[in-house]
Amino acid sequence: MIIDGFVHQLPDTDPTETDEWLQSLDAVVDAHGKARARFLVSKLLERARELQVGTPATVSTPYVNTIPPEEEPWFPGDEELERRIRAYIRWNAAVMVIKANKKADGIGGHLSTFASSAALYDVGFNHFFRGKADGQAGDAVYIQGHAAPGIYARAFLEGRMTEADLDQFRQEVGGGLSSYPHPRLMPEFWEYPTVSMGLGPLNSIYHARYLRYMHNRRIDDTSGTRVWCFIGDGEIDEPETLGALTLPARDQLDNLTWVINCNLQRLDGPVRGNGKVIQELEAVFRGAGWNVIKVVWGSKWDELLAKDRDGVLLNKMNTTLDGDFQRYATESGEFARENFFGPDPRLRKMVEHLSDDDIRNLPRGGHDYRKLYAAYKAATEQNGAPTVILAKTIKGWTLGPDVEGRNATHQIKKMTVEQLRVMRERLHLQDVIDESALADDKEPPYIHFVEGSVEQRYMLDRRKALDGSLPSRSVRNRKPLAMPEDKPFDEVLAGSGKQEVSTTMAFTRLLRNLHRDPNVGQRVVPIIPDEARTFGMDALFKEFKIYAAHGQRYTPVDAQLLLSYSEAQDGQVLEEGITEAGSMASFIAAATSYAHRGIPMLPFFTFYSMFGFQRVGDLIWSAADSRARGFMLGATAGRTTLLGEGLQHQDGHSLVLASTVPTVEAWDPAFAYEMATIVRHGIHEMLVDERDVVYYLTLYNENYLMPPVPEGAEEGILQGLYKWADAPEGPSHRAAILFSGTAQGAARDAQAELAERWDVGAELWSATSYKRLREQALSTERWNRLHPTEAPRTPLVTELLGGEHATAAVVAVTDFMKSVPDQVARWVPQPFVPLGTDGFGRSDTRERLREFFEVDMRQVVVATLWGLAQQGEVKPETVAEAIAHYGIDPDRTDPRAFDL
Ligand SMILES: Cc1ncc(C[n+]2csc(CCOP(=O)(O)OP(=O)(O)O)c2C)c(N)n1
Ligand SMILES: [Mg+2]
Repeated sequence: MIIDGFVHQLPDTDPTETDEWLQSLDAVVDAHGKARARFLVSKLLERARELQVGTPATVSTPYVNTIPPEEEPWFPGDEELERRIRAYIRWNAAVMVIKANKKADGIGGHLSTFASSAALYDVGFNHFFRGKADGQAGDAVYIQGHAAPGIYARAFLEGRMTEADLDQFRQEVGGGLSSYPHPRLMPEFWEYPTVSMGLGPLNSIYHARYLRYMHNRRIDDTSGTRVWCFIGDGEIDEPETLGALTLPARDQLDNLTWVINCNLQRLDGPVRGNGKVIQELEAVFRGAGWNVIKVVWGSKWDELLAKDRDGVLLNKMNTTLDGDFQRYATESGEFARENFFGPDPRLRKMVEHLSDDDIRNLPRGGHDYRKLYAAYKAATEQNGAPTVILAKTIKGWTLGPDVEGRNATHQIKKMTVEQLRVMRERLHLQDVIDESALADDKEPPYIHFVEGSVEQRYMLDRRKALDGSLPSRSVRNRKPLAMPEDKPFDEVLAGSGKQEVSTTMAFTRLLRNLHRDPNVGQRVVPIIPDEARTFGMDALFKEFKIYAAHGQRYTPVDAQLLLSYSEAQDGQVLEEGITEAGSMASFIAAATSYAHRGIPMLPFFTFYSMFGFQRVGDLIWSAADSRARGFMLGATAGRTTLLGEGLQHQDGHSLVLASTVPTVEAWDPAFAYEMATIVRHGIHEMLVDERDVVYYLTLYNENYLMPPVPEGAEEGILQGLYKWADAPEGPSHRAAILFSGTAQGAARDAQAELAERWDVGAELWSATSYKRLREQALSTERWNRLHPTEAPRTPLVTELLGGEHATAAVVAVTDFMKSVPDQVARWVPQPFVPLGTDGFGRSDTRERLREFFEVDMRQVVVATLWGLAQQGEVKPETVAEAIAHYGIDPDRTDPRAFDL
């Protein structure tokens, strides 16, 4: 294997000297073995690094702790007291899950995740995590979702929760404690949703980067905040977990610390039974440029390693597979003596003086407080790189032999009285929990410290010294933001005059105007995943500048152009590269800034609409849980408006998916003034009304004349539907055509054609948000259902389209699936005919695509006539005549068919 290719390419200036070195190494291997040789080579590498020789970084080191015992710092806490506190937390965490499952069988909850990570959290809570006292932002701590019981148990001991609260674990309907970290359900407690695995780690990276962004742009001093993220070793298989690892190294995010709980198990079984997860991760993180601290072994192993003259223990450590380590966790000390130490007489001798119990209790690093303290301290002192702590633990630790290390441990939620008794002994809690309290017919008790006891005082003092309890979420508006002036909107509301433009171009103009606004300009955060040129947004690069942690250290190829690619340390645009997931994580960081920093921002995340809800839907769901406030813009929207490209690009369903997220307001504007009105309203809702909403707007790339905003149109635009044009006078029949987005073209053409040729006067309505109309109709319907004796209320959509001025039929045309307008069909009194773009997209011209999907002018005309025929207004023969007139093959295959 070639390790360093250059040695084969550069001339060897002194072959004799080279030979002497190589022969020396050969001699060491011959005389003292490979272990000694490796020791020497490592020493040489270490010296070379000290002399700054520039040797290549190794990606893996032996299976021992990164920090040697002599470099461990003095531990400032009271270890005994902290162990005692932790025993209380452990007990209560288990009891709350057990009680919840006794009361409501199947309600779930987890015992073993927290049991394995209790010390990982405690060392943070007692010595590192900064709270939010006196309005400070504190640290951002991303907690593993399944460890929630342990966090509640601590909050209980700190006096932030009561026994009644713990008894309501997972019974959220009555306001009980949420199953996992959900700010949506516990907005004063949880800050960061993590339980959809992989999203917490990704979000933590972009959160740390966002803090630097805020700092470098001089909006806020974020130097006091550290981002901590706790991750399961099974969770690393989610692509989101490791997918963005190089960003924090590139940006030198030394404000970021990850702690990976390597209990070697996931839900079904071992994470890497046939390998070594810690070694695998070390290589990945080192390769990505992280500072890696392995905490593999507890202190009692130090003396054994110090005696390992032949390297046999190290060799055993290096070669034992994780699957076997898991087994050792479930077996006796004698088993380990025979199988781990036993085969090699030198190893067996090393533990001769230890009893079987001593051997069984040789702890893993992740359960050793001092080792963890040393690792956390080193992480906080690291400069210029993020740190990952790989802590080896046992899943279910202290829960007793029936639970610890068992493959089923993740799912265990119940414990017998006998198992509880074993745990009580294991945690040395006999003095607190009376034997009489543990009986089959009794609920196991919660335990708490006596008021004013040393334990209680210690626990509270530690948090006081660290600025208060965590987790804690609050909304403090430290730097309020006023509404933008009218000016940025006026230009867009005025229409495009004689120039044909798209809603995307109009949005770019609006964004630029907002950037120049004296009130909000600085707080606008444009986020783009390498698509700015596609949307015509590259013009913003020069003016906004692209955020780059270290500025622009090269001369861009287009430096001489007016609109060059400009990067700056205080740049405003987050040009994320090709990562919609990363962009969403950036969006979440900025969109929740009003809470975690007390500084509201206005994020505008513009993306290829196909790669939004479909690609990163779970992150959008998590943004909603996070109570995000911001704008998502699905550009190149519409299955036929985006011509060319094909089925993986042409979006006809993001509005359907958007309709599934409760806090997403989904908009489909046809005209620039609608878009501007919606954006202004969104800003008002976010900044003034303080609603935790995400506005999703489709943006299209079809150019047409943008009319000026009609007088008094605002209310109609915002309610989701308004009449855009009256029916022409003269024709005998009346229909209504609802359009949204670019379908306005077909609708307008159809209006003219219907009047001219088919004796139909069609009103035109712009449907800006079917989702909003539906929500309103559902609320009304529910009210009627629950107030049966009162006068029924009429849904808005019924009121608008029905009543005395009702037309005979309604056609709804969209560049999205028919199910988008169908959202309101139930409440439209007259025949309702949706035309949409169901099926796979395909590459062709707009004209041919609209013909193919049956959403062009001709189809709108036919649909209108057919709607009227349902009412007996026109004869079926007239519809047939129109079909023939327009050359439509009535027996052509339905474009929805997947086997076309
Ligand atoms: C995206 C996603 N997929 C699956 C799950 C279900 N799940 C919950 S916990 C778990 C295993 C966790 O293992 P690990 O990450 O090692 O955490 P540990 O409990 O061992 O600390 C799984 C598969 C989930 N929560 N999120
Ligand atoms: Mg695990």
